[in-house]
Amino acid sequence: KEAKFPADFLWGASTSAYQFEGAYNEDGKGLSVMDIAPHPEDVADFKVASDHYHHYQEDVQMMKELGLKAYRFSISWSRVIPDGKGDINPAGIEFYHNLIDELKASNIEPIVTMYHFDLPAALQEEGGWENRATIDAFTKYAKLLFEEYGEKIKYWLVINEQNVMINHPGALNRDEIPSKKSLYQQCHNMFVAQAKAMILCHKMYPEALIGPAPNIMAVYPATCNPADSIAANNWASIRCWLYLDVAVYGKYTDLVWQYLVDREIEPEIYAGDLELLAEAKPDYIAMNYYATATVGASKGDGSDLSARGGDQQIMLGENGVYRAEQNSYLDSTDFVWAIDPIGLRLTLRKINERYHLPILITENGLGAKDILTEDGKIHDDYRIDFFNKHFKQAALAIADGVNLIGYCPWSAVDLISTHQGCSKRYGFIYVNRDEFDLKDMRRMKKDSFYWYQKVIESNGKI
Ligand code: BGP
Repeated sequence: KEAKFPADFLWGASTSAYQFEGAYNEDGKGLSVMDIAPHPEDVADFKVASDHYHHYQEDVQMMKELGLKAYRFSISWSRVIPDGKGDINPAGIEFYHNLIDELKASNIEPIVTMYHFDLPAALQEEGGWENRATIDAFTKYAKLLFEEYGEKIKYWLVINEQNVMINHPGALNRDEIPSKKSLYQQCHNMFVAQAKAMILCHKMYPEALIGPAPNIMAVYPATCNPADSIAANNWASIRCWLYLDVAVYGKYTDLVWQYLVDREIEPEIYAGDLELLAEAKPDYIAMNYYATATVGASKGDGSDLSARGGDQQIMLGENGVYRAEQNSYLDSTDFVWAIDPIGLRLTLRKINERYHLPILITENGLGAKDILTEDGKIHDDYRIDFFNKHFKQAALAIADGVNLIGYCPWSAVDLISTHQGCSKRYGFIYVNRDEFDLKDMRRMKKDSFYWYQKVIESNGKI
């Protein structure tokens, strides 16, 4: 079958509030955990970010010129409810109305993430996701978003990368890493909050589409040793499928529940939780994809976490359970993330086989040290090459039968990396600032901007 994209394919791009907006304490916004997260000395914080809050009209105009059909962004919970559960901030509400209106006037479909890592700091002080009251706060926040923006929004995403928050909490600049017991209780409470939001959305706006947005990657066993295959299978269940199995089928699988019970880290499940999980049904699956994992059997000597260099790979091991291994068939980025376009096709096939739902890619991209030349150009041919290869594999996945409805690369415009500052750039649009010198924040089109514009214009003929 010929590999091509459907006519209504959502060619998009993504951002998230704390990495992009700046204005972290302006116009009544409350602090989020990301605003106050400790930062390594050589890395920018999120306070000004790309100052999108003050540049949103210009940014949307550039997205329109790029030809985007969709734009996936997140709403900052503490901008609309500063302490997460109390008074509403009218200026925050208005900002997102203005942004959404600007997008719609530009024929760009808004795709809204309700929560992208930035829990209101006031809620964290009261125990964060370990506290069941955060579920109620989230439900109130979700209701507010549906009431305010429900008429205008077709695509909702509840929680960005819940599995990263639980499995790789160190990636979020946390002061202290909670115990596994605490993390899985937080995880369960997030599942309940997500279920409530999906049910509420369907009640209030039956036409709207809502779903989870985990980070999913296919996994390879390090060798054909059967013990490595079991380890890879465990990795997939614990790191990826748990999150979609609960979101889609409303159940913990036996394998994962046993893993939790064996370690005495199973969450407390309250009366009514399982019914809610079973009742909530997502309309589609959003997924972030950057790389694949290669995993082998645990060595049992405590070295499983550090089996492979590079920050992302270190996060793939778990002592006594599985270890992350090098994949000698794959190149990696400047920041040592594996580059695996075929792995994208494989990941899409696996999600499709397991869940049979439409899929939207909500993140995929190349973090690089882009260089602004003296004549004001950014020659990011490496990014073009990266997307060229990934788009081709996405088209092949569609030919395989995957119902892929859109592709939102990370990121529309340069923003601050979650833990590696602003020298790690992802955008099609460059923002003229350095790590600590804010310069003039001017937006400039990278070579990849013009390339992506042509891809969209031709609906993916590359
Ligand atoms: C995902 C997050 C994004 C973004 C991206 C790139 O995990 O959802 O918020 O940060 O990864 O990661 P990084 O910024 O660490 O390069």
